[in-house]
Amino acid sequence: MLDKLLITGAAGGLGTLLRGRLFHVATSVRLSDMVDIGAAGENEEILRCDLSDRAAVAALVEGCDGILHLGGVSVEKSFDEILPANLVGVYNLYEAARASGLPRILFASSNHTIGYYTQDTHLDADVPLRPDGLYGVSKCFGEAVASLYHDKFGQETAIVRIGSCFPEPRDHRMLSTWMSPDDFVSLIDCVFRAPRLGCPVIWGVSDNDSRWWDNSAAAFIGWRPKDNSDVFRQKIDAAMARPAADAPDAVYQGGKFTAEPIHRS
Ligand code: NAI
Ligand code: 15L
Repeated sequence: MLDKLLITGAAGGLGTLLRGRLFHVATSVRLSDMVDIGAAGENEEILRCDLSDRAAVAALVEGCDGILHLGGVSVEKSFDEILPANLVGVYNLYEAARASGLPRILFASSNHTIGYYTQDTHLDADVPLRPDGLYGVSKCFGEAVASLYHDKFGQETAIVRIGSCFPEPRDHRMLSTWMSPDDFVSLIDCVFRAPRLGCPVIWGVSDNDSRWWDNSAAAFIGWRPKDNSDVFRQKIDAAMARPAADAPDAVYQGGKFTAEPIHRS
């Protein structure tokens, strides 16, 4: 059990879904974001911080023995918008962790690091990266920083390439990429309890019938996702038409992100 878990990006979608659900992982939780998160609850501490502020990130990380790094730009944007949070911010976080005794990190990477693989391809953890935009590139950078700090300093990180973590899958593509919030909670638990972690790539996906990703290389952490998006298949079929066979959402694992332009600031 951790003493204090830092959660960055705590005001966001995943931070909100996870809030209050990790007290079996850590006695207390430090919630942080650059925007307002509201008032602290019991065993919570709130620290507002912009990840691009090096000194503030150093103070944020101090005293924490685990970090769930969710903060950053989470969709395709211009390079100027992505840079401070997803590149400078990740560097700041790893430097702060190095100065603070190497607390274990779960880095929220994304399926958009490999989004240009087609949906008929099954991927394991060693597959070469094929980002589908600058957002995906920024997550490749984060994965590379995690790998560097592991090899150079022994910093442990679970690089979790999250598919789509929402209460329910929202479209046909997400029947393959969905990770339930319950499965994410159990993954976080396994990551912070594993006696030895190293720096594995873990696909953040539930036990969906139509998943594309093979987690056997990370089986040693003991995570066994329990949910399956197939229970939502009929609901999605009834709510929307299937994408056309040549639409990005039906061709590429990254779906619509592959169709985004390179945005200008
Ligand atoms: P979100 O966009 O809802 O939340 C991200 C949070 O980070 C926001 O509250 C935002 O204010 C904060 N943030 C942005 N820039 C910051 C900065 N410079 N300093 C401090 N905080 C900053 O994203 P969501 O959905 O909660 O995702 C969390 C993480 O998981 C993100 O890193 C995202 O890339 C990753 N992810 C999420 C997936 C999902 O299905 N929700 C799928 C794949 C990856
Ligand atoms: C992501 O990386 C995004 O952060 C999230 O909002 C979803 O779009 C997800 O990928 C997805 O691919 O469904």
